[in-house]
Amino acid sequence: MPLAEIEKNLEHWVHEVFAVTSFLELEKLKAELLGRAGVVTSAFKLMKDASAIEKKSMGERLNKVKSELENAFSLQRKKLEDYEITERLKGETLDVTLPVSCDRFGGLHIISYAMRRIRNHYLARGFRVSDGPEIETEFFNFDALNTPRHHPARQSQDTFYIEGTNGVLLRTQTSSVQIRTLQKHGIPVRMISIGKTYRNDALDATHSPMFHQVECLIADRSPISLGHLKSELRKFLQFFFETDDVSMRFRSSFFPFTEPSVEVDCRCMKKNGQLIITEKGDKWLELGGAGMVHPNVFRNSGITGDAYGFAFGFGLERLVMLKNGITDIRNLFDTDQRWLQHYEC
Ligand code: FA5
Repeated sequence: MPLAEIEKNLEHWVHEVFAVTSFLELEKLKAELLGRAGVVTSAFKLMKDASAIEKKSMGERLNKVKSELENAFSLQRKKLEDYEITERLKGETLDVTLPVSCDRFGGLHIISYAMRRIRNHYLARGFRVSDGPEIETEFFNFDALNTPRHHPARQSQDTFYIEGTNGVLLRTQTSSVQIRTLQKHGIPVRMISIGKTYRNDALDATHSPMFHQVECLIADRSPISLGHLKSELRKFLQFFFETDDVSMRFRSSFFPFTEPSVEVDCRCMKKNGQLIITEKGDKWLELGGAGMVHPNVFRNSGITGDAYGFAFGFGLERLVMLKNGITDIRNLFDTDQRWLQHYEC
């Protein structure tokens, strides 16, 4: 097609491009005009017979046509793409006004339920419910808790340290909240704290790298003894397991932040394949650690003068497992709907 005619048709072709409604049509039209055998490309080929001066002016005019057409094609392509996205989104709209066909509304996970129960029980008894960050500093997780630099718990096999920080870690115990509470509120204090803790432990039937702890601290200016600790622990176990049929014992132990320190065991027996808490039990089951607050803990929290107290810390998953006859901690973190629905509260 002669150059003059091409120029005359340009406006019409641009209209045609903008009228196209599908990618297929667009590609077809592009091939007809700008493709290898297309009108504009063929006109370029005719230039070989022209004189040098004509070649220059023809080249300029043809390139102008070509670039206007290319511009039109790319605008139309973008328009078609936008349209396609809008249409797809329209198709994906969720009609929230539709009535829900649901015969159940879910419930609380057994761990969340236990946390709420404990929290409400202690709130009702006038305790302060304290919280602390899960990303802690060495000071609150170890130093202030009187844990010496060489203590094995500090080694990375137990503790997740955060790379690139100077001793920032995922807390390994809720005992860090003892320090935060003492620093903030001083004594007397009665506090409970429930939250997530992290340890570099391999996942098995009784261990998880993330688990929850329940921490209790009672401190005062007047003397508090191991007897008070035992009485408070008994109250906790009777409340948690909803029975008076509880028998426990203290085993001598070591925690840097309590002196003396004890492990708390509870009497239990196997019945129908499940462990149950009972005074008549023939087995002892370890529930957690406890002890009288070490004077250095008070000192490191800025408390001077006479100070007495006790603290205990239990693993929440172990308590929940024992209460509900669950034998594998991994079930608590599974997403098996049948299991979750069976145990939901
Ligand atoms: C402590 O963490 C002390 N802070 C407890 C304490 C508090 C002592 C106050 C004295 C005064 P321990 O490391 O033993 O102690 O952990 C307490 C409980 O957490 C254990 O008895 C167990 O029930 C639970 N626990 C520990 N590691 C795991 C784990 N990997 N998975 C699940 N539960 C765990």
